[in-house]
Amino acid sequence: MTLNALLFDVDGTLADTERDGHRPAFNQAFADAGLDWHWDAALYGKLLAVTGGKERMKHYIDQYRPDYVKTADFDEMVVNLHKAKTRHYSALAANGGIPMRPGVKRLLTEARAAGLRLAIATTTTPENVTVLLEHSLGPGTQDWFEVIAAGDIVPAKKPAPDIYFYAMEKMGVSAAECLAFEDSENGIRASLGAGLKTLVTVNDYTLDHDFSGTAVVLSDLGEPDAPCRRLAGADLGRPFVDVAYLRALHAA
Ligand code: XBP
Ligand code: MG
Repeated sequence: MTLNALLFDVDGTLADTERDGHRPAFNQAFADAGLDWHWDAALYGKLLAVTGGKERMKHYIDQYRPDYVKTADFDEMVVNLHKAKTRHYSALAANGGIPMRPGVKRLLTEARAAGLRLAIATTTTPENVTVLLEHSLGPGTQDWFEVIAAGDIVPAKKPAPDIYFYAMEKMGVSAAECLAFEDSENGIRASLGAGLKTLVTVNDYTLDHDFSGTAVVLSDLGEPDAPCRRLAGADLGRPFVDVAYLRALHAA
């Protein structure tokens, strides 16, 4: 089957959003609310085991703050904290503070020109995706993606495959005609669980994750003047990821 569609994760894959956006936004929301919760970079790396911001906050309290006494309105408080966090994240993204990773804009531009269909499958809040695309990829670039599948649209977040199934169903494509792009173990459990051949670009938080079963693991997508490094998987003998690379990987 020929390659027809590319499905992208957002956080850690299109941009280093966890480091540059989500963690600082959580901390700002906690400080605004007068809470003594603070997530340093090392703790945040552990908290990333749980996807979804609301789910992550509850996990933090359950696993790391036995001293915290939950009030009857705890769930509502988490929802409100998450709204505040989303506002902070959006402000960071709207100021252009969260750049796209190497090769992302080049590859998306080339893929569009080649007629490949594009979609997003992420656990983050939809608003975070649109603000990030608008300010870091460029004005109007949300329209490059046929489907933006995000957040609570499916109840079971990654590592469940549901968000990928949702995106493929909306597009009317089968897994065999797609490639997925991911950066983390939870992400590949979702994409592989949906039957998708997966290309991984790692980041500082996910370097030591288990990427068994994926087609290739790279440092990043690379640029003509800044080749990517291959960490595992298929050696296609090309210095950066372009559409020819993707077609070869899909066919391999
Ligand atoms: C991303 C997530 C998200 C973000 C925070 O995982 O787990 O929860 O960290 O976003 P993936 P929200 O890259 O696998 O999709 O606070 O909006 O949930
Ligand atoms: Mg990710």
